[in-house]
Amino acid sequence: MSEQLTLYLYKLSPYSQKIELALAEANAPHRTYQVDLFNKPEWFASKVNPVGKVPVVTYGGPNVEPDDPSPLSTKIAESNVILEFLADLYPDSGLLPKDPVLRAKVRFFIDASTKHIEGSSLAFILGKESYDNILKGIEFIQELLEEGRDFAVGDHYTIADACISPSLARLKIITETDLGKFPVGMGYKLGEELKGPKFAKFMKYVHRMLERPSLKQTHDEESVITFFKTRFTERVQ
Ligand SMILES: N[C@@H](CCC(=O)N[C@@H](CS)C(=O)NCC(=O)O)C(=O)O
Repeated sequence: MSEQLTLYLYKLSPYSQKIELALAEANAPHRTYQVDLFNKPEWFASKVNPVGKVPVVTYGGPNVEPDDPSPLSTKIAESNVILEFLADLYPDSGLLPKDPVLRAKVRFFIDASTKHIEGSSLAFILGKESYDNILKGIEFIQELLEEGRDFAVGDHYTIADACISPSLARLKIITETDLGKFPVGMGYKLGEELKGPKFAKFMKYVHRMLERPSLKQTHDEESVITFFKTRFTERVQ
């Protein structure tokens, strides 16, 4: 590899996992640094991301230790921007197709996943809204999935799949464990709704994505469950 690439991440963050997935699928050499979001190193905001959030990638510059980042590397934040950057860095990985129409479809899928699945799932988990918007989002995404195809777009794993998969892995957890700030039982109820024939195409896609080796490699389900248990102790009965 010509330039160094370091991923600053928080292991349980779905946004960080998008980048881990893309790196794994592209087989991209990189280093990682786990940022403790509850006790951030003082240099993180000043030297890596003034907003203080992960994921961030540093690219290029001298080969320094991740806890002593160089001002000479480029810092790239925002998970969907990093996904595109990695697809550009690895044009032969298939993370973005070469065909302009398929590229547009990947970008549209990412936009839809971010607007309609990511946001509504977080709002439901935090008890801020019902799961109705998740179901609407899933209906929208399901329309984009083509029957007989394994991936979000085309015949290859792309950054569209990497973008949505962390949300799918967390949907599985909340529907199987009922963990979240929503009223007790609502996670299970959402799970029952998703088992119906209406969402069969979407659920087959979910199953395929959760079976990917890259997903298994980057997802520690037990740790996410433990994290949810500690965060969501106060519940509406
Ligand atoms: N829109 C951003 C969201 C990133 C984000 O919210 N990251 C969270 C972790 S899940 C974070 O770093 N939070 C720490 C903080 O806000 O202090 C992206 O897609 O990268």
